Amino acid sequence: MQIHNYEKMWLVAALVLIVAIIATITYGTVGLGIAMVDDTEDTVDPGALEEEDGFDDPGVTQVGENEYDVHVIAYQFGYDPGDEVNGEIQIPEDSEVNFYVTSRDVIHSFSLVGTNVNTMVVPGEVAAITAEFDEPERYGIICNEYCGPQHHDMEGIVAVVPEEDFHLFTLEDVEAPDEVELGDDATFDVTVSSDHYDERTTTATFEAENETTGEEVEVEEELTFDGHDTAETTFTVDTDDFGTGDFDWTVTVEDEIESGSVAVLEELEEDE
Ligand SMILES: [Cu+2]
Repeated sequence: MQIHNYEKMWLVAALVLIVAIIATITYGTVGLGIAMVDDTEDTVDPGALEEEDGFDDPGVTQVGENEYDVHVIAYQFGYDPGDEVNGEIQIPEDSEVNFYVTSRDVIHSFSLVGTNVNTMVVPGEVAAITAEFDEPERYGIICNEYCGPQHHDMEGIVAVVPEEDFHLFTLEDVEAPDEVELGDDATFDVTVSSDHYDERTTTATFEAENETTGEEVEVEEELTFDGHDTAETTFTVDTDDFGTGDFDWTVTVEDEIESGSVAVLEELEEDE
């Protein structure tokens, strides 16, 4: 049988194309290392996320010089942290950020508008996605999966802030009395945490003022952290100096403020 030369050429060309198509698909599936979510991944219990590492305290943690882990819980209808109730997610410029996102109820998504960060969020699974942020910018978080009647309200903010405005100190708690007896000390136990990975210092400032007597006090205390730990300090007000009446106090750490007021009484009434 005689096959025409042109026909041979077309046969070879078609064969090359078929091989090339199969090679491309194989490379795209296996060669690039893109993994699909499957049941061999680590799973989490959506009903007990407070017991899961990272999701027990969602938010930003520094894990390297310019590297941060961010754990986010999506829920009907918002992101913790990230939404208006829990505050925006702040990260510094020139950072590499690993987002770990899960859901505590139904399927949501975590999409950063204007970036290629876009993942489905499935209860029980942890979506992991890494992104680099070079410039200060604010990115909206939106949910692309219809998840219920207030789906359109699901939104949040990732704010990339200048290096000098960024810190991971949290004013966790101020234990303060409501009232003290004249002559006793009023003590304020302050707990601050650091989510930085290395040794850092910050300053806690205590201010108190009795508006009636005009008496005031301001004390600063330096706090040192090893990394991923908490520090405590106690401020004391001598009520003999302050006299009776209410005095207002504030504790400030970086941009975090707690405040309250204490009544100094001649004599404390005994609770029965
Ligand atoms: Cu949603």
